[in-house]
Amino acid sequence: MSEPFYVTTPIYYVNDKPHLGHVYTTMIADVVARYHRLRGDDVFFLTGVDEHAAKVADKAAENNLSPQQWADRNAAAFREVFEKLEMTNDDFVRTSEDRHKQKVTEYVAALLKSGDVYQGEYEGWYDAGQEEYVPENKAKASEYKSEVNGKPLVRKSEKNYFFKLEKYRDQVIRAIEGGEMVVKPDARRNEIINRLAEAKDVPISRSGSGGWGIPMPNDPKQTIYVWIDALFNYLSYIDTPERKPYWQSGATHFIAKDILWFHASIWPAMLMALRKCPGYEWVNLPRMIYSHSYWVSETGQKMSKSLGNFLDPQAIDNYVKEFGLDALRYFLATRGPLGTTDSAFSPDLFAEVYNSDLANTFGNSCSRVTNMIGKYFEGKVPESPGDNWMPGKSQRFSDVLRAYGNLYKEDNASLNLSSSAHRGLEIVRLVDSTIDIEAPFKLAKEPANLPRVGNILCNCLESLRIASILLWPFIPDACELFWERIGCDYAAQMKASDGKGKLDEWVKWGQLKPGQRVETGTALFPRYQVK
Ligand code: ME8
Repeated sequence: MSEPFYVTTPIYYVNDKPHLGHVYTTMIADVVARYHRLRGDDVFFLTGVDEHAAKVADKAAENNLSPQQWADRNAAAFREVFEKLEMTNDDFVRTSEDRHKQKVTEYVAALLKSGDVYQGEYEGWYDAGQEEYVPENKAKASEYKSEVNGKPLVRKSEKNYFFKLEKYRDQVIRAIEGGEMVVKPDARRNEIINRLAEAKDVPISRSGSGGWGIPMPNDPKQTIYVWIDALFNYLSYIDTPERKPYWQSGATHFIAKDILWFHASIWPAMLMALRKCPGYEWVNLPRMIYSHSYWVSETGQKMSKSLGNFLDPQAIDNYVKEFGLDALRYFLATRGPLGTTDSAFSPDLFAEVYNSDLANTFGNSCSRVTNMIGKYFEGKVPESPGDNWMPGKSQRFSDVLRAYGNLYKEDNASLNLSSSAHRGLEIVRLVDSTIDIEAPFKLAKEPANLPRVGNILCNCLESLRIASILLWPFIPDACELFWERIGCDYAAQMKASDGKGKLDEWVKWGQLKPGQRVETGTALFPRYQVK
């Protein structure tokens, strides 16, 4: 039975073009989506754009366009970049679409009816760049400047509608502490719990947005606050009879640390409030909110649109042209800021990781083994008369690889992507050390040794086959090419079953058939010469 699995990214503001930060979050969600498909899960992966921000309308005005025209242009740029990077999202959110606007109107109407949304007056410090009110103590601590872009906060007051966050804050804390909704990494969870304990009701509407946004259902002069509109995307896009099971399976939301507050406080509280409304009893909480850190420039500054120091689509494209798409995926997923520390994006590190992990390890090992099979066994999987003891004869490949496969699954369950990729690489390293120790290329000089050589190469190829399955979510193009060369039809099997793979079955030891054709072909990852 395949399990539903739902993974999302933030929806990105369309005031400007996409950059590396956006590509990063969507890329790691894509790796996770691919891993779950490989396992045979029924995956729904959602990404997209957030259009109703005031800064989108401002940018449009600067460019003499309507907000919708400006949003159309940049939404297309996001879509294009994600398509080019072969992201496997199942839908693409645009909050200006009717299907979203209708649902959000219904959700807010239900909350008005239940009394969890009410009318009031709000005054506070506003960060225009982040479209967010900053609490008094935080505003003071940052000397009334934006923590993100350093611009002065503005004092704003307005009549609007409020959501009863205070009423739900203890329930949200309990959901986080009890593990119903996991907030990761742990260090960030404590910050949120402390802030939640003090949480007050929050405004969820704005006046004077010039009509750019979704009107309050009962008061069209007010617009639903862009953050409320945006958070609901996770639900609105799968609120259909066929897609509902994805929501109910418990969403995994990937975001960065700047927007954790909205996701770990207001979002679950609104879901709790909605669940009490007639017709919404099926609404549960997300299973996981994962907030990663930032990509920063080599000088340590956050990469952002407002700072103008990001890797833009052109720069990203240049990396893909030079190193290949797999290399970009691999680098972002294994060296990115998934934990609590920021990662500096350095071209030198990129090239170093490419050479060490992809060219010199996976790519090189595949070439070595398939080359020798070509040379000594006419390009066919040899008969393997022996066992699968590893050099030194204390352990079997089959046992060691099974253990790696289990660790790989644990790593993926805890979203430790870098460790998960390294399980695949560790297997490749076992292959390399086997070749170094056993030296089949020397043994092969003596025809009487050929059965032994066949046995060694069989064990090596079988190990690489299994490593390539574990590595597939990270470097799918190279793995699929390798599968083609060694006669494994996993890609075709996945295609035929709606993307679902059979990880557990495929990683079982001993599936290569003697006589099966093995081709070497060109290097999977040609070594990069530093210019
Ligand atoms: O916040 N490093 O949109 P946004 C890593 N529309 N990730 C980065 C990054 C960096 N330097 N810069 C951006 C919004 N990101 C709202 C979200 S969700 C209901 C609404 C990524 O365009 C990261 O995922 O400012 C971050 O959370 C997101 O882009 C913010 O994108």
